[in-house]
Amino acid sequence: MNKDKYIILGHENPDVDSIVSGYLLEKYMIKLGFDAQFVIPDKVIEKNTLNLCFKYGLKASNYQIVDFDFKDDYKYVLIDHSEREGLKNIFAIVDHHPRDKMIKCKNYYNYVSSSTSCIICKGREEYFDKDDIKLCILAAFVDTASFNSTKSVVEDKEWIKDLCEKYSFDYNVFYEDGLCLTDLDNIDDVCFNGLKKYNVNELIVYSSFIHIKYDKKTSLLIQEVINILKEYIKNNNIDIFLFIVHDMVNFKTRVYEIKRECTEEYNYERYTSRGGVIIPDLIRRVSS
Ligand SMILES: [Mn+2]
Repeated sequence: MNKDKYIILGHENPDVDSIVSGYLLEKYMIKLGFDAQFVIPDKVIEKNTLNLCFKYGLKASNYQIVDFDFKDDYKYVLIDHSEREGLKNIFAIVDHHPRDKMIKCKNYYNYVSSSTSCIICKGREEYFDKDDIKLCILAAFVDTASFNSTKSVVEDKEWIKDLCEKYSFDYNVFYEDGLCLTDLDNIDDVCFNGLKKYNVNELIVYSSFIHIKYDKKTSLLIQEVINILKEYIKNNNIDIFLFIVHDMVNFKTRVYEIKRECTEEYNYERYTSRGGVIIPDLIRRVSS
């Protein structure tokens, strides 16, 4: 029997798909006989994410090891992202953000899919119980804004509809939960919701997003957020902060590209994926 230890890692600031996929892959690998462990090394897991996982029976904090010892002789499995600095031994990558860049890894699975959870579960349903399937579906809904995002894949939606029928799950409950309306009570949480960091052509780029139903109050709030982020990038030497506002009624997306000297707006006529479209568009802008 293989004595290696396999550590499964989601991306920094893990979202529902990262956490659910880690949990599912750990279960799957253990069933195949691997000594596998899902670890969340992040200090903080966002409240919305924690609560939603918990509602579906998954306690994300159980996997949190803040001072985790990243030993060189562990084998690492990256899920829901495809690059990570400082790890010697990357055994596998499972992601749904295909990219042009060549990634050297023997077990590299990165293709268009609604969620990493779909890649893990689809075709392997017999390894998972009813509650696992429920979590897998939740992750797909959250990652695709309830299949309204440009990231959503029709075949996954069909697969999930069949599963809902088979297990008598209520599609509408997933739909509401998948919209993930952002709690707007705390302005700091609003500013940094879903924060991700990128390096684009030597530029330091941060990005966060919110899901809202527009009204007068939210317009004022957005202006306030932009002002705060403008100060923030000055004080923290960040070149660009993309603040992404998803309108969860009309499923349109507006991007505020906040720079030290100005803020520019970009509008998308659909709910638009950050990794799939918004960041690539930014890369094109700064490269031209
Ligand atoms: Mn994902």
